[in-house]
Amino acid sequence: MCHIDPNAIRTLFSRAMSGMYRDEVPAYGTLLDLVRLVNEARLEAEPSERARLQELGELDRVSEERHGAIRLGTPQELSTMRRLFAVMGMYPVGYYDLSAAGVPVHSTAFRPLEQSALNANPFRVFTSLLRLDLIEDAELRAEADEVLSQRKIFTQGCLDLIARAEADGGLTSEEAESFVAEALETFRWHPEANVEHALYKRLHEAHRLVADVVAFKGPHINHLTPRTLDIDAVQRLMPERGIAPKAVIEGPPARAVPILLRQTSFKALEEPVSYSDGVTTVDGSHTARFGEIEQRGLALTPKGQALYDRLLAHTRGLVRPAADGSNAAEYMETLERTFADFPDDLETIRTEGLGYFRYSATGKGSSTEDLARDPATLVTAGVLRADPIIYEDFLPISAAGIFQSNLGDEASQGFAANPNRARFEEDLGAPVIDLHQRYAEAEAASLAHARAVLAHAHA
Ligand code: OOG
Ligand code: NI
Repeated sequence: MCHIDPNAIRTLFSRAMSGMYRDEVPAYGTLLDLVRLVNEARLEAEPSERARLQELGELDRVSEERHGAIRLGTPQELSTMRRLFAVMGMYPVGYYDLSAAGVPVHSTAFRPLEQSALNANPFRVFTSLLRLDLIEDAELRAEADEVLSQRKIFTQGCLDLIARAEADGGLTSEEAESFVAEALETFRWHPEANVEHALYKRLHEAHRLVADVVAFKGPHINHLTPRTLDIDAVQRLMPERGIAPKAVIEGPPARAVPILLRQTSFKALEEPVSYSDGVTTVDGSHTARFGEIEQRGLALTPKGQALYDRLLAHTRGLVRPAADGSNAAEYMETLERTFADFPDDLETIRTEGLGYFRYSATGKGSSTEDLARDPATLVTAGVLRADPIIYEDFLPISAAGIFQSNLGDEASQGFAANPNRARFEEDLGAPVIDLHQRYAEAEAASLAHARAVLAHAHA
């Protein structure tokens, strides 16, 4: 039997999701068009960037979706989702506690691991599990539990094909096509709520997010996110296209050397929903689905990440971004000023151990003594080159900002910071992969390979 590459299944899936989302959320199509336009203008203005992307084989799909997000209700949903994503070569990386930021969920990101898989298709899904344990009202908690325990978010066909892939070690291309069609059903929007209107209202009062998870038949994909080469331009141009962006761009400021991840989104749409108690139907609405853009840069070491965290906390100690955008300019200025303390050239970032790099031999002649020298010396001597490793993960404070902006301004609630990674992993049915370890291994492997190439040249 001939199995198709899991990377190809992921591509089929991300294309199918994109088509579905564009049909369901027209503003998202507008955002995609804008991103494409801005990316083209940027490439026109910077031929060297175009050449670099061409060299990486990325040019024709720069603007394609990089991630989406869902919110799940139960441990069973999370563990089955893990098995579903594994069919497409996506594995849980990172643990994000959002309780500290007032959102009652904890999360991971299902994504490809190897560089070749990321290059083939980098699509990933930020996946959150609702934490009813953080909701105070015990009666409401029990009702929510009951509703969630009854719902079935996966089709039988999907479950069968997951089991088939696990048993056979993969899917044929015909099976993969039906797997994608069946899986898509789980991520679809359902305009008929799963609860009656009175319960929806009570869930909503506890927290909008609780209503978004519990009141619906499945974990509708709540946004998709294309990649932009100029996030500031897209943010500026959104209003001209009739799209209302969130007030500030999350993450680090604009820099000569982009680090980590910058994100912004447009506010969620109000959509019609019908609520039924089995006898009468009530029309209402719900806001859930939005669009987002991202721009990625260098992955930081724990030392670099600590510096980033400290500077961001300092900024937010000075100016808390108001949801209504009234201090957006002040916030962005303060952010930029504070981040002046983060070195902004690759050489310093590398020699101070703040970021992860991929080393390769330049082919320039080296001596036998060079083999024993440290990488910094070899880069200075021109024997090795060091290219930034791109950050493939998420940032908890940014993620909370994205959640808040589409949950509504009043949704921020004080929960005590309450990470529970052990519980999350138990519910997931597997440990989450440590993201720093992945980058450190990629850097070490590149260095070992580069040294082997140098040694070979002297053999
Ligand atoms: C997820 C928000 C987090 C991101 O890009 O940081 C996220 C959600 O709203 O469910 O997608
Ligand atoms: Ni997102």
